[in-house]
Amino acid sequence: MSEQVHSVLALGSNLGESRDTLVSAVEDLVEPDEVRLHALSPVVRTRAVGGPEQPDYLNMVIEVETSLGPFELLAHCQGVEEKHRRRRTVRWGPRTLDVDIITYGSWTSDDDVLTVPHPRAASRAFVLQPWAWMDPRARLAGRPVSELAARAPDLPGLTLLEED
Ligand code: PH2
Ligand code: MG
Ligand code: MG
Repeated sequence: MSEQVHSVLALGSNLGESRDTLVSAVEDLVEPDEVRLHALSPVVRTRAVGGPEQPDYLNMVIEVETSLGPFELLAHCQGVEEKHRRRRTVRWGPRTLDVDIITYGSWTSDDDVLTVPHPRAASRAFVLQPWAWMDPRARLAGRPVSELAARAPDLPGLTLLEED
């Protein structure tokens, strides 16, 4: 059996039927045999951080266990974005689906194509808070994710999405 690595992925959507998109994207992400779902966060509604004036996002994170290498995992995440008709037009603009690799085991990279841990994750409540709810013991760059979340400037704009 090849090596299994735990990776945290962050999902976001603020165009179209975002709730349905997230559910279906999680299914697509863990569809290959090489990617297994380990944990899933609640979905949160968040005010857009950066970019132009745009609708609120729905965000969530998942933890997968995978035998894919980091760049293979990136290509897989981008394939799932494509499937959900992601178009890259405006940087930080509205999107049907964004899937970002936040961590990949203890691997780090400052490659332009794939920077891991995600360079802005440590300051974004829309990633940190669902992650802390999913895994209260999680740490990022040596610090508890829950502590980072509590300090993130966008925390006041975040609410748990009620189930309906
Ligand atoms: N993603 C961005 C930029 N801003 N804001 C929120 N609330 N949620 C996101 O997922 C998000 C964002 C770039 O990927
Ligand atoms: Mg992103
Ligand atoms: Mg992205």
